[in-house]
Amino acid sequence: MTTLLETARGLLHQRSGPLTRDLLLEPADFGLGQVPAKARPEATTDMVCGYCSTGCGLRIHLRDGEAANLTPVTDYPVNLGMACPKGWEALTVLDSPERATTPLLRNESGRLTPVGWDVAMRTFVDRFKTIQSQHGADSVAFLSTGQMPTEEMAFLGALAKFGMGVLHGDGNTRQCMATSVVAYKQAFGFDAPPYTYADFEESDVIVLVGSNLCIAHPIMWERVMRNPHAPEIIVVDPRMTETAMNATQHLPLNPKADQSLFYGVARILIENDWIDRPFIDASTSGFEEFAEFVSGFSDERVTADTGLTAEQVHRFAQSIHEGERVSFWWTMGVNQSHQGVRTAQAIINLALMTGNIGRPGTGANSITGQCNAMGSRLFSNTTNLLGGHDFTNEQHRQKIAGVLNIDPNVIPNENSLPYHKIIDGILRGNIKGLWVICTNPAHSWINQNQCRDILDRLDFLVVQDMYHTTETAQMADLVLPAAGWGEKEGTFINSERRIGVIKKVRKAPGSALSDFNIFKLVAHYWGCEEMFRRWESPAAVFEILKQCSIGQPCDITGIEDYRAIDSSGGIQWPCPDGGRATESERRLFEDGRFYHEDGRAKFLFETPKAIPEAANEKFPFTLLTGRGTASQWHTQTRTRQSPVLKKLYPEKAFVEINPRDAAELGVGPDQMVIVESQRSRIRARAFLTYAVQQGHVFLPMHYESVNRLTYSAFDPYSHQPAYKACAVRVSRADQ
Ligand SMILES: Nc1nc2c(c(=O)[nH]1)N[C@H]1C(S)=C(S)[C@@H](COP(=O)(O)OP(=O)(O)OC[C@H]3O[C@@H](n4cnc5c(=O)[nH]c(N)nc54)[C@H](O)[C@@H]3O)O[C@H]1N2
Ligand SMILES: Nc1nc2c(c(=O)[nH]1)N[C@H]1C(S)=C(S)[C@@H](COP(=O)(O)OP(=O)(O)OC[C@H]3O[C@@H](n4cnc5c(=O)[nH]c(N)nc54)[C@H](O)[C@@H]3O)O[C@H]1N2
Ligand code: SF4
Ligand SMILES: [Mo]
Repeated sequence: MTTLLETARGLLHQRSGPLTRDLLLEPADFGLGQVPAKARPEATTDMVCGYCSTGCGLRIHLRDGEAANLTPVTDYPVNLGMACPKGWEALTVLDSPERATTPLLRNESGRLTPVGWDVAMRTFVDRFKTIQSQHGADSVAFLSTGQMPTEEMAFLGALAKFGMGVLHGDGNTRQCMATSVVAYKQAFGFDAPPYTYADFEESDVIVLVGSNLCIAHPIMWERVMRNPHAPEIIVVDPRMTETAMNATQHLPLNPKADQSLFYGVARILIENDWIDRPFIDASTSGFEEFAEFVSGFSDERVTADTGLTAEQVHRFAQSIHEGERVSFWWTMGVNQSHQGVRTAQAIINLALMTGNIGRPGTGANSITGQCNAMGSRLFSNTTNLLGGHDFTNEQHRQKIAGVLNIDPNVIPNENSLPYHKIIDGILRGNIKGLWVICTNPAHSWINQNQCRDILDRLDFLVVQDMYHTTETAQMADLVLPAAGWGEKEGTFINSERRIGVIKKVRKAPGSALSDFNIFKLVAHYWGCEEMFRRWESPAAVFEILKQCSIGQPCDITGIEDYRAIDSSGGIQWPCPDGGRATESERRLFEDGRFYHEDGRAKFLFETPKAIPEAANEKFPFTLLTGRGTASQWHTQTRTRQSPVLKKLYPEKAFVEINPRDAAELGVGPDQMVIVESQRSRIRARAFLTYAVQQGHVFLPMHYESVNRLTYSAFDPYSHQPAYKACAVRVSRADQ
């Protein structure tokens, strides 16, 4: 009997000869072939984890050249021998009946049915080209990810924008990091998180804002635990999270009151002259205006806005003053806000005014989410042109055209629409074809009622994923089966700007291909493969990206190749040619110079705005959402494939409710409740806990129903969704 894979190979072979035969065979030319595993004799090879942005090093144990097991790498500078449950289980989730093993095309009776790659590619290209010819080049768009290797992201961005004439493409990093990107660009002149993880161990005051390290970045939390200076740990979070429980100060403020809090703290620092004048004078601009602005944030105002006491606020300010090395860290409690950019900058301002940047143990530090969100931020060719360049800058376009050896006119001279405008474009009928790669918007995007309905309006939806069962794949007209982490090679950039390698240690199931090879196929069938002649392997693309980075703050021309990264425990950018490639830890701004033309960082601020959908009489609770357990990853397509991980978290949605509120609602532990917003109502099991304040409830984002409740509000500068606050009511469900 001919297998599907053989059929696919056969079809491709007939159609296009050697090119695609090479693609489908894809054996030792990737992965192990590229980086001759340094420990070959012992049959192990090292690579970085494919879940979160911590970027732990994992040692893969091989049997007959294939991954059989893994252990954390003890001398990798990130994790020092530790891993969280997701990392330990990273191989298990690759084996699953839910894997997409062949392209699937929706047939006339509406069912997704297996087809070969040739049919899949012809259909894809035919449908997208037809849509473009009928409705204009911009009537097709793509949504990508922070979870593929940099080389794949760059290929996708270049292929779509330069080869296929697609203007609009954005990533799930919009849901996640857009706020930090804009905050840094405006304040520092480039998207540049300044820290290295050693700073967790070198601080004497650690301020964590809207960041639940214990659950979301457990190995970073382990680094905090290794800090020998008995640090003051200050957690700013409306919830008493696992991290807050371990803090020395917890500031359980009202949701979205952070800006007011930090402006109030800035005022106290200024009033007491607890500021670093020499640093402010030498390295910043806009301080006098900022000082004038924050003088309006009196104790009365701040306590009213935040719900904290004046003592709590003053103690916080005093701790910052007393610290010699104060580091400020933030994650989604800040980024996913209607005023996230200004909130992030309110944190940056505290670091700048106290001179807590550019020294060990300091910094205004955004913690990233996905394994390669940092790669996406610089090299995905979505929000900026390859290498942190600007699509609207002619010199930048010329430079990149030169590096890629392409006509500068194929590079768009305008920016793509952001994610929510792409969704809007579908609603308005301007966008009719969508290609979704390595993300699951039909679960993760805000306000699902609208989102599902909108995706339904597309003429043609292509989903490229490891699993055919994702909520978005189920809606697709065409599913392209992708290889995942461990089944392909490339590089990731972690939160501290460290580039690490991943390798091919397993064969992808069936006829699934690496995203890289799928992009190669698309280029071939689209007829633009000539443009990508040099993009023959991830390693070749890495060379191209090095050239794109020349002269940029993220210059990586000093990194020789994958092998150099592999042998040095990862390399942090910047690493220009002749630079400090061998240093294992480096932080930015040590010389007090920032990336703006005048070399100064900017104080940026704005009057806080009210929550877009505050709790009210009809919907009296504020719904917070976020990560639930260390064993669940996002929309759970991957983590639910591991029997071990599944044992570590509740299968069905649960909602955290304060026991006093529960008593008033007549809800007991584990009872089913209805959580209802203006948009939808869902069922969840009540988890009674004082971790949430009265008047708040918390739902983990891992359950599909959660985003049916959330409210579409966005930061005006970053366009990041404000997932973290909307109004709901809660009632007992009939059991
Ligand atoms: N186990 C696990 N780890 C993950 C992920 C995962 O899915 N599972 N995802 C990864 C990704 S992509 C990301 S982006 C990170 C996210 O990492 P985190 O941002 O740490 O996780 P969240 O739980 O989304 O949000 C953090 C906290 O923000 C708080 N919060 C809500 N509103 C406010 C507010 O107004 N102010 C303040 N100060 N805090 C607020 C919430 O109570 C929550 O505790 O995690 C990464 N790591
Ligand atoms: N309510 C609420 N919603 C949220 C958040 C929140 O805090 N609250 N957080 C937001 C944040 S920060 C994020 S980052 C998003 C995440 O949202 P998504 O990106 O939608 O979540 P994932 O489940 O990580 O989806 C990744 C998909 O890629 C597939 N995949 C994995 N590896 C590969 C690969 O190598 N190739 C291909 N082609 N596919 C692959 C997986 O199977 C999965 O379907 O969710 C956002 N949504
Ligand atoms: S902390 Fe993050 S990078 Fe480390 S093992 Fe866990 S998921 Fe992987
Ligand atoms: Mo994220």
